[in-house]
Amino acid sequence: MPPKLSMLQILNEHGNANEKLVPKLTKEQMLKMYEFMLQGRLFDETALKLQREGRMLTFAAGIGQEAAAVGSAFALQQNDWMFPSFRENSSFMVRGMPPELLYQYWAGDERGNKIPENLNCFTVSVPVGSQITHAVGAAWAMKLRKEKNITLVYFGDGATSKGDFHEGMNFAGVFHVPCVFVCQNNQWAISVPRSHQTASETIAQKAFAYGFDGVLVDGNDIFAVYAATKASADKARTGDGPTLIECFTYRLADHTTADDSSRYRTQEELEEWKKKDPIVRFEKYLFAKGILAEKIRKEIQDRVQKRIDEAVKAAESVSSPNPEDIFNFTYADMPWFLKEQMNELVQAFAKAKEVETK
Ligand SMILES: Cc1ncc(C[n+]2csc(CCOP(=O)(O)OP(=O)(O)O)c2C)c(N)n1
Ligand SMILES: [Mg+2]
Repeated sequence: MPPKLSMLQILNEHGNANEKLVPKLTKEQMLKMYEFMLQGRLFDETALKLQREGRMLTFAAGIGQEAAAVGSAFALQQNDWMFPSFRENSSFMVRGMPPELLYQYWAGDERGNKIPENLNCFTVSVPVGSQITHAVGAAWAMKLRKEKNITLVYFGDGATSKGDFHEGMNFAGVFHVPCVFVCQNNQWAISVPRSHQTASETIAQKAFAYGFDGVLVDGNDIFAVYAATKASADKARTGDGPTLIECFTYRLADHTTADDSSRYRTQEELEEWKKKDPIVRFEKYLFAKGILAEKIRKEIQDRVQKRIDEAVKAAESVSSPNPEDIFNFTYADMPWFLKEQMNELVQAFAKAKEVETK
């Protein structure tokens, strides 16, 4: 049997920390982390409301996973590259992604997926696990070019059952690439529980079979996530290869707006995990340490609310995308059958306009 992995926890659910292990972060950095967590939560809650009003397409919220998403992204440097899955809106915002672009994307406008140049983020990846091999390939390129940057890739517990996970992990181990694998084990892959995903006791231990380190952290503890990611990123940067981090967390919302999780999981389970809310425990810690006070919290909340309100407004005030773009950007040279389809669409739009103006 493989060695039993213990879970790194620095900040417990009551907001008490093991001070010896608290990462060296300034008060300003801690408040920034807290602000990004609040912003991530509000971003998601707002998106869920917009979807119900018909102003947003299918949306996957990361509510409950803010420590895993923010803590890990916070440990990256500007020149590193982040490869997200589809639940990392808060990681994107830590990297500097304007929230209006994220809203635009989730409302179905692909122009929101055009990441500003210097942010070093790949696009949202809806095909489960496909981003893993991309991140490993990019990390290999960095190694060949002797750059000092690393890649970080996010994926879920469900993605570990995909071939892409094996291919990426195996390649990363063999070629010793500077990649940090962050598995957000939120206990569910839509309605499939973690216990049906793998017979391994932990996901982290899978790394050992590929010849590198795996660490298990309390994914609702921002200090543990940050510390593990920072250590793994530093290690990768100095040429010591990849690491798999399993963030043990929970998806508090439905899988997406097209899901009803009450059909496959119990209210009791949900209530248990609500007690472990990553934002509540960090807030308790910050208050206890005198880093946060009521007045500062209010200022942060107001700032975040304003930012999200403005982002919604900005996303909804852009002109409609050109429908021909779906065809324009698929191939460098458009094949004949797409040209045909595009012409059909253009004619259909013209006809619809004619009817409208009659
Ligand atoms: C290749 C592929 N197969 C199936 C799906 C449908 N699908 C979307 S999310 C998901 C489950 C993913 O679970 P997990 O990796 O645990 O991530 P989580 O949704 O929990 O964040 C599935 C099966 C998909 N998007 N892509
Ligand atoms: Mg999952």
